[in-house]
Amino acid sequence: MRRRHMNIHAIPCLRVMHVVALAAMLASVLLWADAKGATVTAQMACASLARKSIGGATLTTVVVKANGAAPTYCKVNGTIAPSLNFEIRLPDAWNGKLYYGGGGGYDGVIPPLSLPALTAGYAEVASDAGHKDASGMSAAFAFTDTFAAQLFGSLSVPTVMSTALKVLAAAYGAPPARSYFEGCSNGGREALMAVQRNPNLFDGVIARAPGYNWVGFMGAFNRTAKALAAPGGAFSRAKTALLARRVRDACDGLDGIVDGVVANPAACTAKILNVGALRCAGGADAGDTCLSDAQLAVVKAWTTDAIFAGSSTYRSKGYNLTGNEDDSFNFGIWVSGNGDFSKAGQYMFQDTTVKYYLARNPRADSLQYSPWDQNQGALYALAALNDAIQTDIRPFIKAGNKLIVWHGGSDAALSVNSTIEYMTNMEKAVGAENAAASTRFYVAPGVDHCEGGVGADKTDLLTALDQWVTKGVAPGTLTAQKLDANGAVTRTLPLCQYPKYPRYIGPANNAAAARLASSYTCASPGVASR
Ligand SMILES: [Ca+2]
Repeated sequence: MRRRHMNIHAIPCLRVMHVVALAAMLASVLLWADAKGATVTAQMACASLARKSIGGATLTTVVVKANGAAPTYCKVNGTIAPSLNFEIRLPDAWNGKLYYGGGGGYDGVIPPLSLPALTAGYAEVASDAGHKDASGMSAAFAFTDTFAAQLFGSLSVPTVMSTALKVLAAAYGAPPARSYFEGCSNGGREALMAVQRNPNLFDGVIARAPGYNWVGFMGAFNRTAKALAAPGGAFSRAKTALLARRVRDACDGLDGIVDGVVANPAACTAKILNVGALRCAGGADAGDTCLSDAQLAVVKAWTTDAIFAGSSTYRSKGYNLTGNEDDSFNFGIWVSGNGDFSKAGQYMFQDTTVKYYLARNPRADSLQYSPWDQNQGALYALAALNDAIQTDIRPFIKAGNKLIVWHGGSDAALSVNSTIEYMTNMEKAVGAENAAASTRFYVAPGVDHCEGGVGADKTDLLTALDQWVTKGVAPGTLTAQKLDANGAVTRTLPLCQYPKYPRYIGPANNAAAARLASSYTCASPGVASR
């Protein structure tokens, strides 16, 4: 039966009312649909958030169309006064969960989107941590702006989260069912900082290659830079290759397979390595086939613990000699500068730290700043701001939250041994049972800082964390992949829980078997290989 009604299209003002009423009805239907879990598209999310002011931040929105593997998403930008810039990415098909991606270096830029998280349907959150600096390598923000220094140190993540949760609630009508944080390097430090200081903020946290001991590793960078700057200390590519070959010759096979990765570093002792055998006759530099005494002093500074006065936490563990020093993202980029230490990442990071945090003089020469612990007040202030060294994380564990820590075994930027030390001390502080119930620790052999290197560097830690949080499936041995430039998998390897390492048990001289995770077992360190 046809219902009789007025022809509202004949009356302009009623037509407008009709449209408004229809829109209101549509909105209420959508809200009801949201409550039932129906999809809010990126377009709809952007429309509902455009020009809104939430948590003191005025939002701008734009729909970013699907591109390659990336789905269509609504990009939301805003600034929390005075200068904390954030970005939230709302994908077309939200999975009901939030993913906060940490920063890197001294921050200053909003990190790019994490494709795995966005394609899995997570709403992504990221920020510049409170200041702008395209290089990500300058601490100048901390010189005069104490609030910016506090944001970088620990406050940006909880501050942005407070607004992000409101934005998600406004877009979807409900807060996220779960919130996760993942970061590497400084982002790994931010991850541990959140675990320690905001234990209820995230249901799960992934801390990769965490720079948690800011005072300690910056001091180690300073010590190594001074050794490189000493007369005859410069390390060329050829000298680095010489050292790397020595390590591989001595230790590559100790994990059962000669594949360019020293996966069993515990067996690669100083006695087996015998780096001293590389010494040039008489100790002066005699070319690319030997190391001068000054260069051996660099190796010593690099591989021994750096310990400073003032606190038992002002320390950084020595680096392993890995045999991957000659990889392109390794010793040359981070330490030696391939003959010019001033071009290396470690020199640059400690230099800006001396200038803007410790000496508080933009013209200070970091190589003349000696000793590192000369100014205890400055060291204490730096530690109070940036060090995430608290080991008793029981509040995080008791809240039912989960932590996965990961570190590349050939990381030349931050020592895997410092992360091992933190995890060992953390387990002591919370008890073995708590640590086993709520934390996991993986070392990926042959992997450089955060990614890259000879080893298998890609593991889906986010899915492992999500399964743990949502289904109680605790991660055990995971699988790591190595991809070629086109994204094809070229090898797989078990990602073992520390202290275990992947030991080859497949057939000898079989290149195909060597590329398969099934040819390896997670073995205890020091176990003799076949
Ligand atoms: Ca090997």
